[in-house]
Amino acid sequence: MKKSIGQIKAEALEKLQSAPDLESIQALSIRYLGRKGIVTQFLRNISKLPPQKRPDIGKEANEIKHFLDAQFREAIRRFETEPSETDDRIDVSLPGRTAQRGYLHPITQITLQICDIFTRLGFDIAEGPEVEKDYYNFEALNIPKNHPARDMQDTFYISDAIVLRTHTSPIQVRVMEKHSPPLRVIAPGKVYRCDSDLTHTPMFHQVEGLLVDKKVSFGDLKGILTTFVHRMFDDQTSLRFRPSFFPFTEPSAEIDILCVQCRGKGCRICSHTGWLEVLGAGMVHPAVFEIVGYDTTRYTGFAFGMGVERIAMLKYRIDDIRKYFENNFRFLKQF
Ligand code: FA5
Repeated sequence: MKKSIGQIKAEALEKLQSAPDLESIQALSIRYLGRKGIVTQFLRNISKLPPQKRPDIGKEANEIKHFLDAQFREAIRRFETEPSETDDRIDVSLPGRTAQRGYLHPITQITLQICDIFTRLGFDIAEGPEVEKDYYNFEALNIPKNHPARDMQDTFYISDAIVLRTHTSPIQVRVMEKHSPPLRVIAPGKVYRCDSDLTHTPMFHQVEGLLVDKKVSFGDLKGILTTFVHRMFDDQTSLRFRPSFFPFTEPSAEIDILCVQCRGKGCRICSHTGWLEVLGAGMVHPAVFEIVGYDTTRYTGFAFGMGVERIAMLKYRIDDIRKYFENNFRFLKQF
């Protein structure tokens, strides 16, 4: 016998310890204890030993055979019942994965707040298509083809007659075509312009406002917008009206809000002017009333269009409008 039964035992145990999986343990068990296994052969060869040595070696070999048998069985049982590191069975004792809470996008939140303020002031909500006819986006708003005012908004054209709306003002015309005065509506929605920098994105949101009634004046427009700004921000937030031009309003104004970040001192958000332009507004041009068939001798009205992202930038003090659309979940989660 080349190896002693003690050596065979040590070798078998060492191999068992480094066996990586169930199949290797089963193979080892056969290799040592199977019909032609090393231990089995060893026991068979005992008869070839001198008679005086047989009892002791035979006893030791039998004990080792039972010992190894028990070791292999135990190792097999452990592999079958205990999950290994690579086991994909579910450990039910682990804490569960918490579901991520959903959030409304900050721009949606601000749009809802704006709508809430105006609906409390008696305005209804209207909607219109984002892919719009050139007629509603421009012509019915007193901006004929080849009018230089078309250059004010860099337009994405789908075809000669169809555009991605550049503002929410076409909804004014659609509403007036369907309803006769008096009316008060606001219309939130996405608009598109070929424009991109710190305060401009190619897609942004506007909320349009339109009020038509008898004896509506510019003073009413100022009153409504001042109330809106005070409710949206606080009573201390000043706004200023600058004379401006829109073909569909006369007179027209652009309205700036005192920069909430620097309170007028000048910072990155307000391009160091102390003010941020958030609104265009004015008294509805009689030409627009004529296009929709309103009696210009009886009715007057005002309209305004505000940039939702600009309001959100001021409200949340964000200095770069593009952050709202980068889909960075850590940024969006803050609101
Ligand atoms: C208009 O779009 C007019 N339709 C507003 C209006 C409505 C005037 C009714 C009179 C009566 P303007 O191009 O200035 O106007 O845009 C209105 C507001 O949208 C701006 O004050 C600004 O807050 C926002 N805005 C304009 N361009 C962008 C842009 N690229 N990205 C983000 N916000 C913008």
